[in-house]
Amino acid sequence: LCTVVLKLGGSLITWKEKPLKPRVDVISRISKEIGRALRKRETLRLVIVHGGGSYGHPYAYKYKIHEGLKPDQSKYQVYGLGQTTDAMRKLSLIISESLRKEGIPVFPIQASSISILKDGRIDKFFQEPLEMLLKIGAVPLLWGDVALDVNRGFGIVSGDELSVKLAVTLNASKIIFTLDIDGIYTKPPGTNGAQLIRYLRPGMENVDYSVRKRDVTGGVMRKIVEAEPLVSAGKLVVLFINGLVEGRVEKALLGEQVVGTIYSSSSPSLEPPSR
Ligand code: IP8
Repeated sequence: LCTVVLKLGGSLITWKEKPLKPRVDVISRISKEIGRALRKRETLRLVIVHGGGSYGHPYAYKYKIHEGLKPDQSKYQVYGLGQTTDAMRKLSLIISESLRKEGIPVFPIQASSISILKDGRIDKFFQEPLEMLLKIGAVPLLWGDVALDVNRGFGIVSGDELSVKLAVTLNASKIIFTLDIDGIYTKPPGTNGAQLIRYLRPGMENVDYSVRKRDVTGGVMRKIVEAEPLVSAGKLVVLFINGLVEGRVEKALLGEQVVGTIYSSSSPSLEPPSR
């Protein structure tokens, strides 16, 4: 059996500039790809995580959830805490219904119910329900969420940190981050001289870390930094792919070569294809 964590990026599954607007066509196509991959590869144990996009981030930003409890604004913030988590639940319901339509036995688990933060990082994590779900053949679905923090009152569990935490606790060998671009670039994609990095190594320089505004959790850099200890230890391979291009999610789940960035500590044995 091979456990893989698939993160669906918030900018892929929602219109990032349009509040509470899902990209229904993308969600439905990716659900089909996941369904096909699961049927073709029976040894695949899958955990799916999705990001906040235009559901979680605008609320988290408005109520400054990521900055923790501020004594002078606590009533306002605590009101917004529930609203932020509910916005994420609405998005996750759209995703789980789309996945279920493809016959995927998805089961939602709310991160705020199984984790406690300390200074903005996951400190306590109750993974047993996830292990039990995998054992019975279910596909756990989690998402970036709010959570309570022993020192700061509350904070955000980013889907990226969650993906890495899941990889560690469930012994996953791979995380696949799906983005709305082909992978990790040397400079902001579209700018002069920007190139896709095919093989990313820990500690590599000239990596584009630019973050979109109103993203409270840190974009690409967060993903790389979160995964770095495991990648450096050779325990994890991370793949960055473009979920907007048909077929890439399916191929990546099947372990086939696909255009993107491979973040690993070992040397490449094969050149990735150009298509
Ligand atoms: O988009 C953030 O999840 P991410 C979730 O995976 C919230 O960083 C509530 C903003």
